[in-house]
Amino acid sequence: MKKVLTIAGSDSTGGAGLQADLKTFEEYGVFGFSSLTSVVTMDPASGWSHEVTEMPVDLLEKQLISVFAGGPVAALKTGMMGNEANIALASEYIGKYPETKVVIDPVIACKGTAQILQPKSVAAIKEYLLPQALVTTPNLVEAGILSELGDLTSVADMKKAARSIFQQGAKHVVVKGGHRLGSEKAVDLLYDGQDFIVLENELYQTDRNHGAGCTFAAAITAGLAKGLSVTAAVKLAKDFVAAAIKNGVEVNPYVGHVWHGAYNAAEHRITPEHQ
Ligand code: PXL
Repeated sequence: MKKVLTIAGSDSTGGAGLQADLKTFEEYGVFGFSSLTSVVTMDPASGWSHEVTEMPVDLLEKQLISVFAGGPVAALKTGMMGNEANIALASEYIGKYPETKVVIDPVIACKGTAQILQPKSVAAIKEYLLPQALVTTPNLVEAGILSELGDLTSVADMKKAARSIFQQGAKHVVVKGGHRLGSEKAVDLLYDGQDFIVLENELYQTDRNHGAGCTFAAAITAGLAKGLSVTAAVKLAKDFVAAAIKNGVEVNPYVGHVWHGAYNAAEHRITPEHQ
């Protein structure tokens, strides 16, 4: 059984964050570990506004010590990190295990709020985490911030941003065009420093997409842990998240959630020997 770790925040509504990651790991048949960096809460009384409570760095460290007590994990991902100290600590632990496949989901902006991480965290993600990334998965807004190119509105812009983020040390960059690009397809771009692969899927007109980004990055992480190449892991993850969006669920009146179990339960079956 492959061991996989998420270092991320909690979304108690179960769509995004660490909950999305563990659900996705389970669907892939890998064994999920977690280290909680922050707790995100949403307030129904004030328009579902998000509040982030940070995990103290010493408590994050105790979790990482627990996780790694059994040796390295095959792959790990980072999500919402909460603050600079947590980013630096996570980076220190990631640096101890050079064989581990590392996916950095640079969670900077969430749909529920414009900017939930401090500008300092953006600088820390760039300094500490991007250079450790085998794969990083910014959405359009995050790619604009990390590349310092601002608003990205075309595939040409996405390519420019991917080049810049690659130069910051990530070995593969997946820029998620998603619903924000305004194209008729769901367009993502994969860049490995040499070639661009444009990945297109059907774009589902749905509001049930809360958690899509976390689920996508978690699926890539699990695929890598199972030995898939980066390209194969990204392609399978895209199909996995497309199924999760298409079969999204309504669990409250405020935001529609993806359903992490959809690919296996409703559409396909990931087999242990999946290639
Ligand atoms: O979708 C970004 C995200 C990541 N992590 C946590 C979240 C969210 C959005 O709500 O709650 C914990």
